[in-house]
Amino acid sequence: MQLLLINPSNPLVSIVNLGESRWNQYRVWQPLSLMALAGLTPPDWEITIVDENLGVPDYAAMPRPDLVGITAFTSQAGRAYIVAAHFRRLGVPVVMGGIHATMCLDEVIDRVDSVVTGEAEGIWAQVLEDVRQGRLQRRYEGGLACIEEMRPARHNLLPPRYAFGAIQTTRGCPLNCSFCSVTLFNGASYRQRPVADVVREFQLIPQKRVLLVDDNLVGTRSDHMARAKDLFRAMAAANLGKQWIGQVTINFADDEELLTLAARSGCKGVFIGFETPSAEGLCELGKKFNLVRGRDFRASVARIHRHGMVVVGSFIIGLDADQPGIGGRIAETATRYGVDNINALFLTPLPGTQLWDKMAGEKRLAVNDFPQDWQYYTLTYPVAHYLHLSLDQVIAEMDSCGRKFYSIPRILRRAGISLWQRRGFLISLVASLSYRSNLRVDRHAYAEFKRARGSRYESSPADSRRRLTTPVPVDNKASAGLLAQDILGPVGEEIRPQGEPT
Ligand code: B12
Ligand code: SF4
Repeated sequence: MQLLLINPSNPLVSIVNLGESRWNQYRVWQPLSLMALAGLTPPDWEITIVDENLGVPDYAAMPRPDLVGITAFTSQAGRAYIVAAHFRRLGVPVVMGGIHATMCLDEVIDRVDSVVTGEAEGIWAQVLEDVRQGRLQRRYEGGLACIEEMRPARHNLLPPRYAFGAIQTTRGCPLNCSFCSVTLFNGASYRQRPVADVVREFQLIPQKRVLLVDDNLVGTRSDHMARAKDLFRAMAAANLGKQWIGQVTINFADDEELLTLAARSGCKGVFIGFETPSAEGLCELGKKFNLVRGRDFRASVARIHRHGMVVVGSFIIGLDADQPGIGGRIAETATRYGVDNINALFLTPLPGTQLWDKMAGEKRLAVNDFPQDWQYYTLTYPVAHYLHLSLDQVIAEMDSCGRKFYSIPRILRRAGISLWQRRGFLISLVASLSYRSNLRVDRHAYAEFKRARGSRYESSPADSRRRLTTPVPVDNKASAGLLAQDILGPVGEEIRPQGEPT
């Protein structure tokens, strides 16, 4: 039996030509979902994985499969449906799964033969057996997998052109930030794979560099941290010879032993969601972890740096708390924290999230002709009506943030510091220059976006405020689980490192 697994491209973001620039290999990431699915597939199925981000193959010239499995983030959904339609016309059954299929079941189910919602580990064997018996169901519910018994992903099915391999060691996040799908999709409980399984799977990864896709590698509690230490110890002891990057919350910096072990196990850098410079903004996003009184972000970043790891900070523009000037303020804040690079994104309501419920309820989805408009839900387009920022203003804020943070003097200063501290000097410099050159690409993309979808916006923030006809009451402070005033003092106060003048 032939199984074809497909990761559809989003025409707006895919890197379809790897030969164009060798740096593109650092911009495409392996579709671990499909590698995991392949790992769950019995050996009598012959598996091909197509990642359209490496180039779209001529499907008509490929052998006809017995089953097609498609994964998709929301931003890939439009392309997923085109690919599905092609195979359905040939009479090949198409199954779709992943985050978009789970969050938008009603939309997806009409466009494929079968939908798998949730995690696939507990249900995939049943789906394949049903295909074999010719009794494929319209819908399967995977729920949450038992992560203790997870089979390793297949790391040998994709071409060796990716700079980074990928692995997952935990699932779930208790923090439930309003803009994020993870708690809804993977659950609030922090599930951890056995350390020995992770180390064994690491040994199957051909690439020297690896992305740990965990949403929060070190978790939120002391027992989570203890497990992370065990993992790093075991990775170091196994002498894997890998360099890795991962996503953590800021508490990563609170434990010297954790930092030492992470560095020893090959950690070269971490992504941290700082999200926004103000306490009011953090309350709005429900990012309670960053709202701890006395948290000194600059000192935290410096501690991570001392262990030779790079810090990439993630920020969001377009919050209800954001006023004109927010772009520059984020650039200043990130500079003050000392992060090496920033990833600034537009506030984007993703289906299923609390933010979606709020913005859809307030009729603030400006780009809403679905499914084709899903292609803009990449967090790099301003798809919503922002409370205090018009379309032009929010784009200008994004541009100003990038121009300030990636000004040549600031890039050189950061490069000098990383050289002095012997910490990823070249990576930091190249990444900064690449982000800087992307600013031009972004400007072009915004111009195209405005041409294609600009008419959906009204010209001034006042107009967009008037649009908020039937606001849905969302208690952001309650969703943050705590009152910012209790922790930080007056809401709206900037979060500054301790000891800094406010
Ligand atoms: C790694 C990652 C990336 C990598 C992508 C690598 C890749 N090609 O897959 C990179 C960095 C490129 C990336 C980019 C983006 N990402 Co991202 N990413 C993740 C992350 C952290 C892990 C995904 C992963 O590998 N999980 C491990 C695998 C094993 O789990 P899984 O994908 O869920 O697959 C399981 C099930 O879903 C199911 N399944 C999945 N597919 C299929 C298919 C079939 C047929 C079946 C039966 C089952 C099935 O089975 C699998 C095993 O259980 C997730 C968060 C998360 N926890 O999922 C966010 C996440 C998927 N990303 C998200 C977003 C928003 C993005 C971006 C749009 C924006 C951004 N800048 O981050 C871009 C998308 C760009 C684009 N192409 O359009 C959102 C998606 C929400 C949504 N509704 O789409 C998530 C959920 C994070 C969040 N905060 O909400 N991302
Ligand atoms: S901490 Fe990260 S993974 Fe967890 S809910 Fe918030 S944004 Fe999502």
